[in-house]
Amino acid sequence: MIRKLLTVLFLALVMQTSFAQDFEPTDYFSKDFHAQRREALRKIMPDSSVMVVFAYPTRTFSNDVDYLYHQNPDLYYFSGYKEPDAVLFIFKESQKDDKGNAYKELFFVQKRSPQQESWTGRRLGVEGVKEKLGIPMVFNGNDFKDYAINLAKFKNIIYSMPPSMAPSKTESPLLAGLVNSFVKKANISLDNLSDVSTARRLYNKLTGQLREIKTPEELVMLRKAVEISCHAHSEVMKAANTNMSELEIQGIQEFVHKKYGAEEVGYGSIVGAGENGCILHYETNTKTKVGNSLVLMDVGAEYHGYSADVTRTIPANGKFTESEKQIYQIVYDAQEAAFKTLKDGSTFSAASNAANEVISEGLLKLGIIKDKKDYRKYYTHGLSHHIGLDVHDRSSSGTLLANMVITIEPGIYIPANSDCDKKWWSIGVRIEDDVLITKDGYENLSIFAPRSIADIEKKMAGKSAFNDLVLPSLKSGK
Ligand SMILES: [Mn+2]
Repeated sequence: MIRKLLTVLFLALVMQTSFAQDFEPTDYFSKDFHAQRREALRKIMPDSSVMVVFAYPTRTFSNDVDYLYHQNPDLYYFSGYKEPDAVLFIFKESQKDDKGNAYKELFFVQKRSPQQESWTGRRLGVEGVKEKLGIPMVFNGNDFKDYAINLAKFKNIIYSMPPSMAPSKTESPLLAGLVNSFVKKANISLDNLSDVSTARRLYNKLTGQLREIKTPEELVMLRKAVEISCHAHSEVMKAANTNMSELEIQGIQEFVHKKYGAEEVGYGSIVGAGENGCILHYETNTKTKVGNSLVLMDVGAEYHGYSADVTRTIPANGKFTESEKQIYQIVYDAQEAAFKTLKDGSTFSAASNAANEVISEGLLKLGIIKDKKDYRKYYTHGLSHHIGLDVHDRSSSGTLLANMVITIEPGIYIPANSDCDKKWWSIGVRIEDDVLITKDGYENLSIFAPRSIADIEKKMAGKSAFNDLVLPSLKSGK
């Protein structure tokens, strides 16, 4: 009897556990990761300082529909919290509340509400944050107003206002309330722009110093985001044909991301055919037929907050023309030249100079420019940036150190009517890889997507399951 009862209890426990786990993936960072990040921050904070990290505001998509919520990467980094309407205080020195309890952090979070949660989703609430995120001093956001703390006593109040300053009272009323209470308790004025920017400079310096060096846990996430993005690019190479639309290609890319569990894209997916490939941040992807042209795809998955940034440029019909090959090869060689400079202690500018030299020399040889220094007409952006929780991740200097992850992304863009032979017009090529800086060199994390002309053409000759996807033609609106 007792055995039977125990079995029933055991089964109930197992079912409850697996039920709870079904709600979300189990490979998020542990609470220890976030606690270690807060400790690392405390070590580099100045004496008598408090760091203030706000959640991002929610954003209106249309009327009563919001964009999918995205947390402030700093708040996620230091806490693991993914919900809106919150503020985290991290203190350099241990503090005491009026009951004599010592604390090093204070966290005000979204209040639980069964009624609201049945509409907009589950919330951790105070108890959930204590248990799951391991931060002991947690309160409901609306208790911050009356919480007894004098922030003005600190020598350094380090904060950065949520984007597009002073969140609107109609769009994000709870966050606006938290900001107001903070301003009062810290006795600061957001109108004093020099104070605000001094605080933000220190905020960026400290968070940049931490976030630019990736921990082993973060590298797991980044490797995953990058590999997923590469498989998406490879799938498109196999599936692509000249009748596809830019949107359809974007759809295949993002389907593959989601198939692997990547929740989001790290930035608006760029799929530009021909002339559209010459628009650097083209994201409307409106061309209904890519045709016999190059398709530039700058598409990166975001996995548990970490964003890849990978670009491949492919001929929609599977074969590069001679002119396309010549431009592509210059960009490829520029990338290789930049790779060779990379190692612990090298600089962004050394990598850029190496790529610039190859591009200017190449364009000159083809007669596209008459003077080497005119290469900037056709290569208008920078070579490299950090990636991480932001696709353009924070950094603190131009020096590259082991365990940084950066992009190397040279490009050549020759819009129609450019001052060169017509045969080059509407060719836009960018190749972008994500590399980990190591002690002696680098590791290319995005090797999973073909880069060379030969490898791309070979991949494109393969078949994709999307080739067999047949949907009914639309009956409406004919
Ligand atoms: Mn990039």
